[in-house]
Amino acid sequence: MSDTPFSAEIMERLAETRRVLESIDQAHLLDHAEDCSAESIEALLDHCEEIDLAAAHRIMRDAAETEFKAPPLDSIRPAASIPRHPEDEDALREIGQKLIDEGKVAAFTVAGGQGTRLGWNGPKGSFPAAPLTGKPLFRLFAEQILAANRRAERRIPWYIMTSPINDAETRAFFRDNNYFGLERTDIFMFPQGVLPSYDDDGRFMLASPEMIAVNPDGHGGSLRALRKSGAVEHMKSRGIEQISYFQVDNPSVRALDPLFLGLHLDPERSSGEMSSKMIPKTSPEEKVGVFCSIDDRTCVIEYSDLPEELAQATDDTGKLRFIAGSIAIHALSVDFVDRITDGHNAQGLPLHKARKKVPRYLPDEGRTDSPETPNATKLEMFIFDAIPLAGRSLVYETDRVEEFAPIKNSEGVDSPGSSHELQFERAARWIESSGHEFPRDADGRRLANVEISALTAMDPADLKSSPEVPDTISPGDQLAI
Ligand code: UD2
Repeated sequence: MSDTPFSAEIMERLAETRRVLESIDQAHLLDHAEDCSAESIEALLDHCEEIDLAAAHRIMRDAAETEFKAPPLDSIRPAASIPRHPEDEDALREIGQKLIDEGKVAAFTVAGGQGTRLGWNGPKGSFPAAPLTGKPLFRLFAEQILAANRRAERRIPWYIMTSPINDAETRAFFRDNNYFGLERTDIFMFPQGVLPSYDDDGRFMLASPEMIAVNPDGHGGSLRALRKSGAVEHMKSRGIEQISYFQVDNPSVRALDPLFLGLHLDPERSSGEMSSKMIPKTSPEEKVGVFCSIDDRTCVIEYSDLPEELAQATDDTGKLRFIAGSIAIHALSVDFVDRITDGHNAQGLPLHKARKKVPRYLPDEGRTDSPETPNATKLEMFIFDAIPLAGRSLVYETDRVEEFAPIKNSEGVDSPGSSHELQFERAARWIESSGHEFPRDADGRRLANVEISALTAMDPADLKSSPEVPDTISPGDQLAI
């Protein structure tokens, strides 16, 4: 029993929360309440209300129905895609550029993930990603937005989704870095939602005496979070029509891509609601979702859900049949996000279950255990499950070196090392295609390393007359321009 008797107000809140929890068979979460201090119990009650456990329980109960289910094998076809450099490339680029220049496009970064695989102790966007200067991911995106602002002569807003776990740290990082030269009022951060994890008996768990064990609700939660945070309304009030969506882990992403936006806006090709970029997969095992078509609707099947038989299937020429790998870059119209998240008509995305190790607070023993094997299930939503909700959705093929250098693991595939290599190679190609010499050996291997800031060049054409490019780049040079 606590030394200080709880105030009447706390007792009342406790009774109300207990009533709700009893109605959903989760009253065990308050079994330790009597042993808590007034501060602890208030914190726990706040957390229970914030999460809306009754709603979370409904989601968990219905998960069997709303869970993603792989469709029958014979209904899955490869999705069609638009090859690189379409014939009307220049005209499309102009249309997309005009939309950016008119201030109708916002950048949107999902940065709510925990970066566990990378082992980085901080928001992933604070990870030093640039190969020579070590600029963090957030700075690299900010520089692209600054460069686009300069070109458009206006201020393009940047929306960033954090999670309750990294929100405060992310805000502090931006503050400490003076918002990377952007106007503070042009950056809108909001945390995504969370869902409680649950054990094998469907019981929610305590993470500490004051907290329920929760996990971020996946990047698919960004749609709901855009609405709940007021971002959708805010975008409308600023005249934003399109959202350029990308993940925090890809330093080579084009934060605002005129050609992709031009394609997305072409009524012959797309309903202008949700479009995506793909790169050809290098192997059946590559860990990217695959664009498919089911009943003539484009969708993505995550690599872990794609039946092995399809992942391995090849055509007559030996090429993978399901080759279009998702690099998680999308264009979404504000109207589309508005429509699918609107009140009673809101279309929930399917839930994906994953097993995970969740440390659980054990009130009887007054300690938190650390399970060695997965002991709980987490539910998440994926952004690409919104694609089939769009009228007609296009998939545009792009090039790995140009746009995909993700940093996910500390070593090996998709690590800082592999990302640096891709970033250097892109810079070398840009320099070459702008008419300059770049030192390579007889096998085409680079003999120098250059890092190009978006403030120097947004594309190779900007390098043609740039004073930043030296007359000669010599073997062994390490150069940041
Ligand atoms: C994602 C895609 C994969 C492929 C790959 C390309 C999924 C399920 N898989 O794999 O198909 O496109 O990216 O790089 O999408 N995030 C949040 N909140 C969350 C969870 C994630 O904001 O609750 C963000 C996270 O910060 C990161 C991005 O989403 O920017 C990707 O998350 P991930 O690391 O879970 O996805 P990954 O790499 O397994």
